[in-house]
Amino acid sequence: MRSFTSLALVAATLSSAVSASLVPARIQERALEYVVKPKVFIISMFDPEAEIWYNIPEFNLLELNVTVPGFSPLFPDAHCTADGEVCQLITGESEINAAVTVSSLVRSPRFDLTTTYFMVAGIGGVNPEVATIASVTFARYAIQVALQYEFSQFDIPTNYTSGYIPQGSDSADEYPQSIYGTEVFEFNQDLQKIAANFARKATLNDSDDAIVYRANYAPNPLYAAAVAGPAVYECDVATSDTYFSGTTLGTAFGNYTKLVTNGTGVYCTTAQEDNATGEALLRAAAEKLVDFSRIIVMRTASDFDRPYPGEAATTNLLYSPGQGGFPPAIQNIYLAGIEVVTGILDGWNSTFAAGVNASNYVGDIFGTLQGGKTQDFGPYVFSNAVTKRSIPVKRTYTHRY
Ligand SMILES: *[C@@H]1O[C@H](CO)[C@@H](O)[C@H](O)[C@H]1NC(C)=O
Ligand SMILES: *[C@@H]1O[C@H](CO)[C@@H](O)[C@H](O)[C@H]1NC(C)=O
Ligand SMILES: *[C@@H]1O[C@H](CO)[C@@H](O)[C@H](O)[C@H]1NC(C)=O
Ligand SMILES: *[C@@H]1O[C@H](CO)[C@@H](O)[C@H](O)[C@H]1NC(C)=O
Ligand SMILES: *[C@@H]1O[C@H](CO)[C@@H](O)[C@H](O)[C@H]1NC(C)=O
Ligand SMILES: *[C@@H]1O[C@H](CO)[C@@H](O)[C@H](O)[C@H]1NC(C)=O
Ligand SMILES: *[C@@H]1O[C@H](CO)[C@@H](O)[C@H](O)[C@H]1NC(C)=O
Ligand SMILES: *[C@H]1O[C@H](CO)[C@@H](O)[C@H](O)[C@H]1NC(C)=O
Repeated sequence: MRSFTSLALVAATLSSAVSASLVPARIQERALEYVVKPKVFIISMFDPEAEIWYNIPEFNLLELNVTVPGFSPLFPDAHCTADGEVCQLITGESEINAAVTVSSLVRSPRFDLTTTYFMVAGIGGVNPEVATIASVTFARYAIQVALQYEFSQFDIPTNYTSGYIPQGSDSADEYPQSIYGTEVFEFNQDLQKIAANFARKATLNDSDDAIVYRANYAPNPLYAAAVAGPAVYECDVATSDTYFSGTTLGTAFGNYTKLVTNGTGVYCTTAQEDNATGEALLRAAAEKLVDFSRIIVMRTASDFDRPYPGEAATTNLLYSPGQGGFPPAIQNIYLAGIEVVTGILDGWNSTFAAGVNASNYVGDIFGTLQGGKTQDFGPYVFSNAVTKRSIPVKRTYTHRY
């Protein structure tokens, strides 16, 4: 009994007090169904990230369930408050789940998302050069770091620094020449800063195990941030289906992040979804179904992406359940995230209904969303002309479709 019960509930709600967030759908199309127009949509990726939002004092996301065709079979419903102001979905993990779920949402006739703020709220691995476990991060960029050529470490020449080479290039420091369009997403930096400042009001959770584990990073002065306590950071998220780990890949993907963002991106967290979510929202924004300048990407740090000095990379990932970052990272999704959600709701009339103008470029590497600021990364200039891209595409025969 999911959406059917909920619809009855909505109907009952509407008969008494009509909420500003619920507007009647075209009645001839679907009697008894209403369009939900959320102010905030929380994007969770799996159960622990989702469940931390239930049984909280601020609102009840399980009052209205909307079954959305195209969602994961494991997570078929969007969950909303009865007034439809705050909703949540669970994408399922990794890029394909995220892309398909979010694409399905943005085309669901049950939702009007034109003024909705989306907040990706998940856990991720963390770069000890930038932050520590249990920290909370807000991204300006999402980088699809594994969209590259890859050779096994057993096959690479000795002058390679990792097995990864940007697509269409022949060295790690050459800008990728073969562009698929999802390599980099840039979000609204003004909103990123507002969200991070809301989150800074929270007292973050930590654990005894995390305190012990992060102290191991002290011998390397590069890892000063790893040794410090959890805090709120503005830094960027790397997306990869492959759950990579270790100093070589962490450094290689940090380098790649800098390369594709023309020097401004700072790789600090890992995720398996954010670029896919970004692409689905970008395509919806191109049709004006969503506003791409209303996206917040929050990742809390559950584990280090590389070992401490003297530890094997495999030990850090596979044999260190004692990192202790997972429980506080989950807690901090709520503790920091609730400040963002209530900050948006409380400031709706004064600020957020009208939107937060971005002073930076927002969008993808193609420049799909026309009319904004000048793109500050990438050599790719989008053209509707059937013939090619504005850059010479090297070795196009190596494209995989
Ligand atoms: C919504 O779904 C959740 C489980 O996913 C359930 O616990 C809750 O009772 C449902 N709410 C309604 C109003 O049916
Ligand atoms: C590695 O060395 C070869 C042979 O000197 C050279 O052609 C190639 O560009 C080098 N590759 C990198 C990634 O440095
Ligand atoms: C973190 O959260 C857990 C679970 O709610 C709680 O037991 C613990 O006391 C909290 N620790 C800190 C440092 O806030
Ligand atoms: C990352 O970039 C630095 C500076 O260019 C370089 O020295 C290092 O070898 C690179 N590391 C990897 C793993 O690519
Ligand atoms: C925001 O505006 C709406 C519609 O004008 C009004 O009903 C509501 O009370 C306002 N909320 C606040 C917090 O001022
Ligand atoms: C945002 O930009 C639009 C268009 O340039 C402008 O009309 C609006 O006043 C700006 N809003 C704020 C809050 O600065
Ligand atoms: C970004 O860097 C590449 C080379 O790495 C360059 O071709 C491109 O023009 C730069 N883009 C911007 C917007 O500066
Ligand atoms: C991946 O997501 C990040 C931020 O979430 C964005 O900056 C980047 O452009 C995205 N890349 C692709 C290829 O979608």
